[in-house]
Amino acid sequence: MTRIAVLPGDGIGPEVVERALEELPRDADIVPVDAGARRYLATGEVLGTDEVARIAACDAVLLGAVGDPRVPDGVLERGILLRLRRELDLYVNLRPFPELGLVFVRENTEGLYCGAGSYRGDVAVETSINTAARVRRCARFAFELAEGRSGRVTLVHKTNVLEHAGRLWREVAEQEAARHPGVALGYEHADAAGYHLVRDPARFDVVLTDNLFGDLLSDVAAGVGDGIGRAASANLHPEPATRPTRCIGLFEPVHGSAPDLAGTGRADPAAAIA
Ligand code: GGG
Repeated sequence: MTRIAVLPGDGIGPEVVERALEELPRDADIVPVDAGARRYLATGEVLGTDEVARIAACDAVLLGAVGDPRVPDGVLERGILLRLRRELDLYVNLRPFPELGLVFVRENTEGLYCGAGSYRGDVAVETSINTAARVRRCARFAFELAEGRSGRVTLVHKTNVLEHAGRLWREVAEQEAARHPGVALGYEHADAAGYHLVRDPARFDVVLTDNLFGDLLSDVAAGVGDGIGRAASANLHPEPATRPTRCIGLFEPVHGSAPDLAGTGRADPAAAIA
């Protein structure tokens, strides 16, 4: 029996998840997990270590959305979503836009989202960590995906300014391109990629990018395509051989919790169902 951990989360999360649950096979074993603003505000807890273990022992996770204006920034996003991505080692964030003929392969465990940095009141430092091994496994996934599509990978970064991270990403992508001779590697700076996504999305097929650019630009793609309510995403550890837990992935809409829409009946559940 397939065991699915379900985290409805915040805002419109519970209502889109409720609708998505209607689409699951009747014999799926649902493991509800109470994680989100309501619990945090009542108890000060986000997610316990035992709960992460319970989630990791499921076959998959369905998450609605996290984020609530009553909770300080980062508590829920880092404490739930980014923690599960990291602890379950779900290193690929796959964001398909079939209506545009393109798919994002976003590195999902490091970059500017790694959680390193400091705040001193007058100086804030946000560190971007990029390791060749983690970039490589993500790049390999993108190239293998492109082999079954049009044979094009576009690396999106900002190598002209972020020279250290950009160099690593470019070198690793070029090495993977050499290993996949049937796939053509292209490159766009992230700002230009935003422009081209709006003006000419057909120039992209598989977009390989880091955590921040993937988060931002996939919202741009959603806006150009069928809308944020229809954009789905899968956080995956694709190789069974190295998967650290039973869990193959966490599936979530690209959209956030949209607290202003919660309870209005206007939230589109399509992305949660997809
Ligand atoms: N369902 C997606 C969600 O809750 N998103 C909130 C968010 O800020 N996510 C950041 C990310 O995807 O890295």
